[in-house]
Amino acid sequence: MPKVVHSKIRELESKARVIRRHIVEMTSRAASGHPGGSLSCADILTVLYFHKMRHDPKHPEWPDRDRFVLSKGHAAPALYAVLAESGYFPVAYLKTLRQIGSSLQGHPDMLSLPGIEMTTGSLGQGLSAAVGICLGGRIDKKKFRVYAVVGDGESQEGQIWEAAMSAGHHKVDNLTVILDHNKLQIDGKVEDIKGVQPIADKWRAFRWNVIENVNGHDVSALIGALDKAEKNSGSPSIIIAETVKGKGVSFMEWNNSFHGKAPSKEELERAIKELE
Ligand SMILES: Cc1ncc(C[n+]2csc(CCOP(=O)(O)OP(=O)(O)O)c2C)c(N)n1
Ligand SMILES: [Mg+2]
Repeated sequence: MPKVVHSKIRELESKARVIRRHIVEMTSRAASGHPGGSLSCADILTVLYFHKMRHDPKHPEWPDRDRFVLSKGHAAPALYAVLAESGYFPVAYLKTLRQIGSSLQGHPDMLSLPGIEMTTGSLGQGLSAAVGICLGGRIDKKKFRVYAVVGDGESQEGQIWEAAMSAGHHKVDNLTVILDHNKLQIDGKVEDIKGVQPIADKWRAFRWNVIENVNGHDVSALIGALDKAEKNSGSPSIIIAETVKGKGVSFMEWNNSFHGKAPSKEELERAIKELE
């Protein structure tokens, strides 16, 4: 894999800032949504959609495309922003987030918007779907990869571990999961509510290739980790991405009150200034 040039890294970093602006604008306009967990995975989704994944917004059903499943479906604003910026639909449509009749519902709906591979929002389910898509690809002798983003709070769901066990057992090596390890869930610290540590050891025990201590806001680190995962064969891979909930907006970082609350008009203005 050729080294990614400096200018490409800068380009991705500036794209991630655009994605963050969309997230705060969209949720503020809708006066609802989940900005914190969307901002924490903004760099991950940016690297996937604008660097790593093979996909074609003009042909969302292209059979050989890589697939993405947002298992932590409440981060839908981040997904809608990368889909719009990729060209799946006009950027102006982002304004309709959470409006009645819009395809941009609070959680992603695969039946209402091209580019969405799986309907998610009920935590724990997306990973099982991702494993199923991988197994389907194997049966069809397809070369595509499947990427899924899982939350750390979401990792308390039993279904995550059923999917993990299946993928490990079946050596599903066309799957890369990125754990958005922001240490917070809906109303507090993951470790206070129901601890998931030692998280890397758990995945290893389920026979996964674990790539840990990756800075989930460092574009080059993410690219390196995704490349490593792709080269691995014989087991599924998980990248433990160390992230900050609310990343990019000072008063939202590590602040759980923005898990499911939109910025006010005044907060939006401050956020946009910081993201320029
Ligand atoms: C099955 C299920 N239970 C509860 C919820 C409500 N809920 C939405 S987000 C969330 C917290 C998720 O925490 P985490 O996975 O860490 O997400 P992040 O910190 O990345 O926002 C909860 C409990 C849900 N969507 N699905
Ligand atoms: Mg979390």
